[in-house]
Amino acid sequence: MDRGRPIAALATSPGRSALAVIRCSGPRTIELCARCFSPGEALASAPGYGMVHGWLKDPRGGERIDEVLAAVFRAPRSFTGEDSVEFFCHGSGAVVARALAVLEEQGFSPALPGEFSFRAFINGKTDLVKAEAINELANANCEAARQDALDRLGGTLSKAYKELRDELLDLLAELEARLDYPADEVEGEGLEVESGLMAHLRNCRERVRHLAEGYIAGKLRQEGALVVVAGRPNAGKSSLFNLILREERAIVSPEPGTTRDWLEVWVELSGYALRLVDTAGLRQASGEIEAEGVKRSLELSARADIVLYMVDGRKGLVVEDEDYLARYPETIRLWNKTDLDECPEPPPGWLGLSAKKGIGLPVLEAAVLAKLTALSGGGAACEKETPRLANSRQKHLLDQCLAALEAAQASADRGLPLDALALDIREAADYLGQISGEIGSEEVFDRIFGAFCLGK
Ligand SMILES: Nc1nc2c(ncn2[C@@H]2O[C@H](COP(=O)(O)OP(=O)(O)OP(=O)(O)O)[C@@H](O)[C@H]2O)c(=O)[nH]1
Ligand SMILES: [Mg+2]
Repeated sequence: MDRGRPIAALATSPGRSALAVIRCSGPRTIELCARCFSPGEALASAPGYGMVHGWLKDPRGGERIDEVLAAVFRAPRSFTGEDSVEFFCHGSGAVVARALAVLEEQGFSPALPGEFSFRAFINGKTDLVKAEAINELANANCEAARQDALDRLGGTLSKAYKELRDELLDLLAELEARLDYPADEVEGEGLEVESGLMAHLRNCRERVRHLAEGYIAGKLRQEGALVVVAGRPNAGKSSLFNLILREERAIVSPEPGTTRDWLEVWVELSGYALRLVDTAGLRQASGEIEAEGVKRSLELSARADIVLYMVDGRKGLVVEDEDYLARYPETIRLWNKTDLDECPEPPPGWLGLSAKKGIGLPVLEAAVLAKLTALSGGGAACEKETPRLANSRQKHLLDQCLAALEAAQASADRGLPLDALALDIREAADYLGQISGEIGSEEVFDRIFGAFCLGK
């Protein structure tokens, strides 16, 4: 990513909408934008954070392209830290295409995905963790994801990483001082200092572990949970799928084997995004297509975060149900068709339900929510004040940091010399530096930002 050129891109999603935002940034941005704007002088002389009303125009011939608002940001007080202009134009493909073409003719290059955020990062406007939070916020598809990403954007997670890194560096400085001036020259002092250092090391290690453990919860909240409805044919799986979705989406019929391929929808439950999947009934398949359907149902069950296993309560449990439950003991068990007189009471551990009449849905939803909370590491990991990461890059580095701290601890326990300990602590601090981007190469940063949205 060449920082010397001015860049432009559509920052809103392509397609028809009331408004579209085109973002421009880099050297000479204000001058180049003023050429494509009428009245150009108003834009060129606008103060930072100023808003100017006018027309985007083609400088060759002066043809008007759209009536727009232009927001002017002057370096360093902009998102990227550079001179920037954002045009709020009408959201049609024709307007956007022509506006971008005119800007490109003036010297703007089309921005690469994540290039605005990359510039913000390089110019010290944000650290890597906050930059990733912007992307996570832009991709948030449920309330839990939005809350967490906003929290990270506010800097809670960056702060936790920074505090830990600073403390490790302090620890390292103390160790190095001890290496230079061994305290055991002063009688009695050595052991005391060392036990203080060790306690501090343990404390840091536990905090890193706690952060790393929050990843499962963070990922679940950011990306949603895979919830699969499984069971034998005719149990009422598609009826339940439609009930949760509150829409007659899946075909329901008294004929066993109605659903042959799986169906999925996104639904939200108490702020969590759920990818809800209806599957083909599990049975001894008689044909190739049916066998493929059953195979897919089993594969989905294996990948699911939560399985809702359903039986027709009138028929009760048969050996296939027992086999399935032995394989997936963690499932939520649903005893369906309780509205019918022939349906006996559910056995212990089963939730009674009528997918057809919508009876028992609140209890089922509460059970799913409890499962989600448990999967997220229980109450502690869901506490608002615990910053949560949802990013596999950060998790990977955090795991390496933890391993280095554990190695440091092991060195200390084995009574190895302090310099061995110092090496591990230095390594751990460096992993934290890589998380925030204080340490890293442009090549690595290119790769990280390249995964962002266009216009971000
Ligand atoms: N009385 C009653 N009938 C139900 C209930 N749930 C489903 N049914 C009926 O049971 C039949 C099968 O329902 P589906 O939802 O298609 O069952 P399924 O598990 O998806 O079946 P397959 O797709 O064949 O595996 C339909 O006639 C539904 O109307 C219920 O709670 N009570
Ligand atoms: Mg079905």
